[in-house]
Amino acid sequence: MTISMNAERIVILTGAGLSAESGLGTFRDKDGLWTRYDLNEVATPEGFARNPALVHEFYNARRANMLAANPNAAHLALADLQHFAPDRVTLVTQNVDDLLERAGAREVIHMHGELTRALCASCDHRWDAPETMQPTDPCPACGAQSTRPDIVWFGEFPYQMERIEAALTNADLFVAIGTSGNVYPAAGFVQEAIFAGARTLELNLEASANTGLFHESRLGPASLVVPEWVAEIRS
Ligand code: BJW
Repeated sequence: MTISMNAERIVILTGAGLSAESGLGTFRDKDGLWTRYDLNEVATPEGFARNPALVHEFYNARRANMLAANPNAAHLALADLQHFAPDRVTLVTQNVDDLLERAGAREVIHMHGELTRALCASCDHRWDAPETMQPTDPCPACGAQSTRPDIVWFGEFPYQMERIEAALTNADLFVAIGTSGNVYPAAGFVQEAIFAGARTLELNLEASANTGLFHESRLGPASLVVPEWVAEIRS
């Protein structure tokens, strides 16, 4: 049984599992980032206020890993699907890396921000992040030394929610790839899609926290299950 062949409008939500096989760490898996770092210290505005140098160190290291990594077969398959049906596919990612873009995808909605961007905590100006950022970097617009990575931390409002909600409202098919279903509002998208009448599909290495909400779950590494699904939907 396939649930994907006739879908007109497809919303795809990706998580850390999409980039795992490119060598970028996930958060909650065994050996994930949250087993080595205290998320309250590196992924909250309060942690940044306490110790901006530590937060920059964390994101500088992740930016370096990202620059050394390459898109894998799953990124390439999603970019391919978007090229095949540009008006039908909305790509939403929780990932802050640029591997979907480097695979050729366009207009990716980065709801948790991007490692390649910097944000002034004083005036909200945004600009391209240098490879290494420091707390003393001045904002190019206002000069304040309150530069931060343009990342959505816990307690902050994710980006482009109106655009995402509109896409979910019109979705015929919602696909979640490589995300554990632990972090909201992204973890609630499957319910919103069902409410809108969409079919739902999970592609993950292991069943997610909200696997029971999906009409179908296909388990396996993203580099295998994503290209398989894309080939199926394109056939
Ligand atoms: C593979 C694989 C392979 C591995 N192939 N798969 C109580 C109840 C409900 C909500 C809350 C609550 N208390 C607080 C909240 C809100 C809070 C929240 O959800 N907290 C939970 C922890 C409970 N959320 C927020 O604060 C968010 N803002 C917010 O809610 O604003 C108010 C609002 C309300 C309503 C509407 C709109 C707004 C902000 C969340 C910000 C998240 N930030 C982070 C860090 C910053 C980004 C970064 O540094 O990269 O984002 S946390 C971290 O988790 C990161 C990720 O994007 C996010 C999701 O993680 P993800 O991608 O799912 O990764 P993992 O590691 O969890 O899972 C990996 C998956 O991959 C697994 O399933 C593996 O099986 C799989 N996998 N290898 C395929 N090869």
